[in-house]
Amino acid sequence: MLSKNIESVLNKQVRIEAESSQVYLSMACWAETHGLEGVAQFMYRQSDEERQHMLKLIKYVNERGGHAIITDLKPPKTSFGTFKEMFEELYQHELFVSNSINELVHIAFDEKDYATHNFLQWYVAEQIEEEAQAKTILDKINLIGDDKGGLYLFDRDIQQITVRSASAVGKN
Ligand code: OFO
Repeated sequence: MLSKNIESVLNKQVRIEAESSQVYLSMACWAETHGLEGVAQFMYRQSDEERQHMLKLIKYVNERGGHAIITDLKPPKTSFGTFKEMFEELYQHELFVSNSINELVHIAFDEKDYATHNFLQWYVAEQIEEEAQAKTILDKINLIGDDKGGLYLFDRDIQQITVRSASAVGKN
């Protein structure tokens, strides 16, 4: 049985994952309308993954005697100066989510809720992967600079990353 406090902080995370899904969906739309088909596919996939993260939390809360609460969400940004700026925001967003997960782990440990602590380890590992992926993408973007040919290749290559993360999701 979850304590009221753990239930409430897990519900906050449900909302963060839902908002993450919306953030990436909005990025997908921006990319798709700016001729970046590969980037758009990548963002659609990220958005789906975040929804899965949300659902996993919802099921856990409900199964452990709590009640997962679905709330309204903060509207995401709909336009970005450049695609580089967009990926910088993605990276910053992942850092924010990692902090939030770390905070949750800390609370679960403090309350001696080892079941929740154990459950959250999946999210800890996921955040390590997502941060590393966002960082790799940013490094590539910095290498490309303003080179249009480089951007074309980047848009094509990022689909490989999409395929890889799609198979990773299958392992949940
Ligand atoms: Fe939910 O994994 Fe990223 O944010």
